[in-house]
Amino acid sequence: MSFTLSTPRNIFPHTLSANAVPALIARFNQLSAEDRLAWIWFAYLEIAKTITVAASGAVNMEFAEPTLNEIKKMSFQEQSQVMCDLANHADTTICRTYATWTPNIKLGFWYQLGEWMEQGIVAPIPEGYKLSANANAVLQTLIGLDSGQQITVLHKTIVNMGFDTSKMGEFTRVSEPVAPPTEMSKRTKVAIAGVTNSTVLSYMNLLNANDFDELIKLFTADGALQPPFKRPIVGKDAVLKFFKEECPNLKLAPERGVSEPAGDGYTQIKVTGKVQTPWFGAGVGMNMSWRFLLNSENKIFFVAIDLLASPKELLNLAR
Ligand code: 45D
Repeated sequence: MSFTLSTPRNIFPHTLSANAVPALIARFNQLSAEDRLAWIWFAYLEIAKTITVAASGAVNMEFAEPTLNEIKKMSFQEQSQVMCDLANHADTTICRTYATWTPNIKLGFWYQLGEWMEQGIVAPIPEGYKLSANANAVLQTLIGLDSGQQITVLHKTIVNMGFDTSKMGEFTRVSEPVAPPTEMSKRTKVAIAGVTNSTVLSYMNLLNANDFDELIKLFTADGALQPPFKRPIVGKDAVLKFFKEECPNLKLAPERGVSEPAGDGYTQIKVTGKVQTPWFGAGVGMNMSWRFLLNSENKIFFVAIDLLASPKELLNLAR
C-alpha cells in the first residue's frame, strides 16, 4: 500500500466538521454588496455583545496604514464607495492593494475602519438601515452558531473581499515580518490524554512558540497541511510560508487523542482540543481536531485541521 494525498483525507472519516460555516458563507455570497457590508456590521455588533476583539498584539498596523489614511481623507460618499468596492471585488487600486495583504492585515484594516465608523470618521452604516429579509435570515443563522464558528464566518468574509488575485498576474504579497520565536525559558508544553507521540507533541509546542523553522522540520519534504475549509497546502516551502504568514500567536490547547497503525509503517493520530486566536484570546476557544498521518520515520506526511461541528465532537475519537 502506498500513500498519496487522497489517502489521508480518509483517516478518521467520522470527524464531523462545522459544515454550517461554508453553508452560511454560500448564503452570504448571494446577498447584494450593500447588504453584505451592512450584514457584517450587524454581525460584528452581535458578536461584540459577548466577546471582545483586540487588535493590539494581533496585528502590526503599519502595512494597512497608507490605505487607511487615504480613506480617512475621503468624503463619506467616497468612503462608502471604497467599502462597497471591496465587498464587490471591484477592479480598483485599493481593491488590488487589499488583495495582496495577508488575512491578518485585512482584519486589522477592517478593525480600524470599524472604530472610525463608530467615531464618525468613516461613513457609518446609515441609521435605520434595514437588512433585506434574506440577509436578516442569514444573520439569524449566524447568531445561532457557537462563537468559534461565528468568528470563522467573519474571518472568511473579510479574507474574500477585494480584487481576485487569480486575475492579477504577478504581484508581491504583503505580510508582516516574522516575529522571533518564544524564548526557550518561556515555552509551554502540552499534554494530550492518549497520545505520547513526540512529533505530535512537538508540533503543538513549536506552533505555540512561533518556532516555525523547527516546526517545519517535523514534515516530510512532500508533506501537506490542510487548514479548515481549504485545499491542502503541499510541500515544505509552501507550508512554512503559510505558518509564517498566517499562524503567529495561535494558542493550541489539545486535550485528547488516539493513535493507531495505518499500515506500511505509517501511524494515524487524531487529536481534539481548543484553539485560540490572538484576536479574541481566551474569549473564544474554537473546538478543533487535528488528523495526522506520520510516516515510519515519525515525520508528518499529512495533517488536516478541522473546526468541529459541536463540542460533542471533542470526544469523537472513533475511526
Ligand atoms: O465590511 O494546527 C465592519 C492553522 C463593517 C495552522 C467590518 C490552525 C463593515 C495549523 C464591522 C467595520 C492556522 C490551520 C467589516 C491550526 C465590514 C494548526 C469589520 C488553525 C468587514 C490549529 C469586521 C487556526 C471585523 C485557526 C473587524 C482555526 C471583523 C485560526 C473581525 C482561526 C473579525 C482564526 C476577526 C480566526 C476574526 C480568527 C478579527 C477564525 C478573526 C478570526
